Amino acid sequence: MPHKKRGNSKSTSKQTAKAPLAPPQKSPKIPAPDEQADGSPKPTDTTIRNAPSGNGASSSDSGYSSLRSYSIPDYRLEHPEFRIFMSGEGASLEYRVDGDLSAPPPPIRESKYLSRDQCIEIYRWMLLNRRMEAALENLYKQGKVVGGVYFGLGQEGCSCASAYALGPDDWLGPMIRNQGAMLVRGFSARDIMRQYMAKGDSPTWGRDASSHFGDWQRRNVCSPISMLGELIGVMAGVCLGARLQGKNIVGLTYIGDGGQSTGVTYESLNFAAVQKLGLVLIVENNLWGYSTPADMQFCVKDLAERAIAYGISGVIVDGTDPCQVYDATHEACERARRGEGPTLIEAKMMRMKGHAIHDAAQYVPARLMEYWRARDPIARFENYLVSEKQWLTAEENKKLIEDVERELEADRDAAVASPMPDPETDRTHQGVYCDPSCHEIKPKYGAVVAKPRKNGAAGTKEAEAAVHLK
Ligand SMILES: Cc1ncc(C[n+]2csc(CCOP(=O)(O)OP(=O)(O)O)c2C)c(N)n1
Ligand SMILES: [Mg+2]
Repeated sequence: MPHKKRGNSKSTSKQTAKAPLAPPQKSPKIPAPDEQADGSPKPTDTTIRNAPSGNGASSSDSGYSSLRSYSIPDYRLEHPEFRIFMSGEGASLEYRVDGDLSAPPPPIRESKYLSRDQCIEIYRWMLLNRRMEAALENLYKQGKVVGGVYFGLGQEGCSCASAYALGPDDWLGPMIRNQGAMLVRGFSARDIMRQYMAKGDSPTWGRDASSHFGDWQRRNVCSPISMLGELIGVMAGVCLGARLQGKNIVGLTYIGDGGQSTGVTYESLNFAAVQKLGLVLIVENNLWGYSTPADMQFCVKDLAERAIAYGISGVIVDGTDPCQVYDATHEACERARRGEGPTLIEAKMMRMKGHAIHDAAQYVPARLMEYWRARDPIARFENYLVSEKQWLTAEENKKLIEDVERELEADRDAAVASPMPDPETDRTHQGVYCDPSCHEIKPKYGAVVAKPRKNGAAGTKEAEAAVHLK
């Protein structure tokens, strides 16, 4: 669990904000706990205890010795230690936090790869992401949104910086909180707002009223899939398709702390691991799945530990630090393009709103909210750019914010003014399924190369299905 006490934790004070990110071990097959061959900062000890500590029990006092020990690189600059547990009964049942929440927020860790301009660009995307969601909340309250609204408040750095690491040939498979990633990949706030209002000129012409849309032609974006974990297999398939066309691409997708426990997540990631596909899976550990705290969902300390079981690279980052997220994603993308297989990146952060707009999240302890509010990714990145690095003057920052607001307002006004689907001509009932006249599907990266079979025959196993049916 992310915030359980670590019996063997090493001091992290030696890590500095300047220390470079190092690629996780290439082969995570049970490395020695202190192994760090490439001279990069020592990862925090992520010793796995053999005792499930389950709902609310602290693992530190479990009495089990370290029967197994593996290490996962952990590039956070702080390692919060607290747990959320259930207390009371009946009407007084509530979640409480146990642990020290008094630490000041950590600094932003300097990126090994990002230039000044790139940092400012990511900051701008994060601002647009947040302002767009604030506008969507208002549109919902005005009764203009059809359905609900999902927020990525507090997760903007993770969404935007990870998508920023993709190249033009790579693919993105966002989930509903990754609207920032959609913006980075080329959708406008106007597109997203039209979609939420089910407008006739929205990306799905009003057929869907939240962010279930993609673009397989120009932006290489798979639509989010609500059935948690299913998108991972789809993205693995996209990578496999490109591989058959002679190209190793990146398929970047996301799963929550809750969604990571679904069976299909395991099946898909295992398949990607075996095939060494370029899947980059960001596990957004925002501490809640609906109203269930992470401490009541799984028994591992860190969800990145599951990478060990798949035999793939795993790494932990602070999801509120865009530089850490970018560097880890960039390195994972490089591995993917070299054909070295998937990476699981656990980004630790906090869902700063309820599950969706209907959920006031009153079950979240106020202390926990305060703790994470002090770790706001935008405020900290702004401080980093303006005060620490002095890459933006106060005046330039003000202008940048005004620009974002102006762009957003123009997009919002255009989206509000867009027509609803017209009952006479509307397309909402059309194009649900592809038909032969719909669109041509052709290889994107080149001709499919089928390896010759052992008996000399090329091509697919056409007879196989019949064999299975016997
Ligand atoms: C297979 C499956 N089971 C259950 C659900 C219902 N459901 C939707 S969101 C959600 C919680 C997801 O929590 P988490 O994965 O932590 O993501 P977060 O909402 O925190 O981003 C659940 C249970 C679903 N969509 N798919
Ligand atoms: Mg969650």
